Amino acid sequence: MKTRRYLLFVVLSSLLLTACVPAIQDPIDKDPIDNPKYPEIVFYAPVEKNPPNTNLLPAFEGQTRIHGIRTTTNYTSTMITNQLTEPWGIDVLPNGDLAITEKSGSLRIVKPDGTVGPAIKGFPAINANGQGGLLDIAVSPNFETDRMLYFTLSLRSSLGSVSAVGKARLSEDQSVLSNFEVIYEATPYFNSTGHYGSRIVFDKEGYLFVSTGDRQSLQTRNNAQSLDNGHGKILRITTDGQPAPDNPFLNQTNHHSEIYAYGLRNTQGLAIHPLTGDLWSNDMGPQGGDELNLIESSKNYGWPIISYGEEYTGQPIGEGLSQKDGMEQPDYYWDPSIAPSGMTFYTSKVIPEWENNLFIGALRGSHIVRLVIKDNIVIGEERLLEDKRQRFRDIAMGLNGELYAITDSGILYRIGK
Ligand SMILES: [Ca+2]
Repeated sequence: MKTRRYLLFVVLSSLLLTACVPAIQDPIDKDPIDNPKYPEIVFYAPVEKNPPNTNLLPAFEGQTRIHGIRTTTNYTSTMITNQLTEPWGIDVLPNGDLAITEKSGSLRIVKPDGTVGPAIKGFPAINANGQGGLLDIAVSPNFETDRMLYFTLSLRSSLGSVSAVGKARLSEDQSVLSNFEVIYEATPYFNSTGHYGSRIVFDKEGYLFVSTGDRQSLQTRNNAQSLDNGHGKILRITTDGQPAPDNPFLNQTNHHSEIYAYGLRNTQGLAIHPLTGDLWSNDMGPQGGDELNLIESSKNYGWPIISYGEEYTGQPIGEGLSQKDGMEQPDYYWDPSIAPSGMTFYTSKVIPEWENNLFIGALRGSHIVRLVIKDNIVIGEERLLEDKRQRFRDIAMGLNGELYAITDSGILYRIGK
């Protein structure tokens, strides 16, 4: 009797399993979703299949788990080298060569075929503990005449560490970096090895946008909400490290005039929209609270007063609020977290359906996010290169309609036709 019951159990379980497995993947994913608003795009179920970490509800429809989309153009993704060591930032020189930082304090020039140049030194003593090190890089818009490169890095003193911006000149033969000069420090120094933020991009007027983090401590977290310090901010500075002339908090007592926007946790992705010139950013949130934000002058992005995430212990952040007057809502958020990092807009017509789409490296998510944004609204999300199982740290647009992406394990991918 017992045996019979057991057999029945086995048979029923197998039937149930067979019935369940396809039910998870099909037919939801296979079938396009009706969406008359954008008839030119085929939408599918959202790419995120896992339950959210929090019970917080989005402020508007489509703020998270937007429809899935799929690239229909045939493209390739090729590992062109795996010889980098903890690369962090990538930008493209006017000759098409790739300038890549390594966290321990080296710059490498890599040919588009993957040939890696020698480690170029010339940086001050860098604090490469934890999340610190030589971090992002931005090529001067006038590089062909001034040969200047701009970097973010973490510096150390007896008071702790700080996110900083520096610049140096790359020799004509691309082998020597000279006259490194620190032009900005996001003070105060604090004894932590985390949340340096640290992306840097030029805007269309030739000023630098720089992101910083809250320094990963309850002691400094609230610094993101006050304007008397450089933590948890988007800064806008000249190439000499001075506040940009139309910054919102110029000449106010106890305000850091370099601040452009505030209330951010650890912004590791910045990109200028190719059509509007707007600054888009992603903020690495707490558990379940990663954000995409269109950054506007003087605005407060809410951290740590509002957030869609929770502490890693599962406790709410502060009062557990996700909305508050006077604080900006993210344009999009990810729960569970994907840990978004470097990002770029695709600016070519080589893959027409990608034009003006946003591509974001995901660390924890181990994929590249493709977002379609129309009129500043995210309308579709795709995951690329999921099969590589890499932590994608940064991504840049090549000169011939291809993307280059670096991973924490030292790989450089070329993605394109
Ligand atoms: Ca926010």
